[in-house]
Amino acid sequence: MFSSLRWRMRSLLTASVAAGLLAMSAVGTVSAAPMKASDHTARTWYVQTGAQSPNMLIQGMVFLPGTITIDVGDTIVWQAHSAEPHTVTFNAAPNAQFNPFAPAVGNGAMFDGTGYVSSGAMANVSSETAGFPVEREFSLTFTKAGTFQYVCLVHPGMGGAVVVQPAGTPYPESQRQYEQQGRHQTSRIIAAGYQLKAQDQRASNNHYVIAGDTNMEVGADVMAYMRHTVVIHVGESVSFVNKSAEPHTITFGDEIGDPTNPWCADDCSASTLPSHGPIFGGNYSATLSGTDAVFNSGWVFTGVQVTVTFTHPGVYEYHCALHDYMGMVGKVIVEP
Ligand SMILES: [Cu+2]
Repeated sequence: MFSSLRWRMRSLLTASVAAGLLAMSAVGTVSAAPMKASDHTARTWYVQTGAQSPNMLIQGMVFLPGTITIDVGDTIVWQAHSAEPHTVTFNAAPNAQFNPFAPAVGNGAMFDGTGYVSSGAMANVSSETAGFPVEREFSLTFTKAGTFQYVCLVHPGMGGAVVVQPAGTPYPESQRQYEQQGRHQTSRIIAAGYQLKAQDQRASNNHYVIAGDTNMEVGADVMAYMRHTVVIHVGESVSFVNKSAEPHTITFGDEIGDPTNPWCADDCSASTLPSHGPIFGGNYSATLSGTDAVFNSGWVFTGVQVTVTFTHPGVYEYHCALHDYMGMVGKVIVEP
């Protein structure tokens, strides 16, 4: 569904080629490290990748637990817990970009903390729904003591740490304790997300709709147009403002156009309406001249305002090309 815009991500991410080359060169090093035999019985631990409300509307930009302490020889399995994609990436190049089509590097490998390993896009929805291949799990066996940080390539600021103790060292916390803390944190994220949504709903009106918002403190992201249905009159406008850390789109009608060109949200030569690729700053406006008109804002980044003017009466449904399957859809009713 509506996956054509997501295809555009690929070419947007020019750094992906470099990341791919780096990944290839690192493959040899991650699988080569030998594991020392010891009396210690190796354990398998589970880390939750992402969190969400059951309806997917609130997404948590977290690994749970954020820091896990294990022993040398233990394995960690990261498991996808959200529709929003995340990666588990160790030793990423500075300013590495997310490439949803980059395959997993080092899955199931012995890992001594050096070399690039990355899960690829992890999510708990189908690849068809996501619009790119997604994985459910990624695992690494840790062969050296130390503290190793990792990041999510999709969400700047999202990361975790693995503290690896010498084999046989008692564990500070059990898997069960981590899971209890994880449930607590998930509840906090969901509560914070709904609180933000209610606040933004009050701040939105028939001519101003907040399109997504993020509570950075707890890592909660609201995947919603904060006022689902607005009612205006012919000749009037609605401004959509993205307040979240995520890009969103304002898309009326089908997603059409050249999927390889990130700068054309729709067919660039279309006679329908002007369209743009990623909008990083400033404001942008368009006019919709009928309910069958097609308009795709392209990626709208934080703080950008997109104003759409309606010249004909009717019911106009729109969606976010990236997050519609999480319920990010809306409606503009234009009365004569
Ligand atoms: Cu979105």
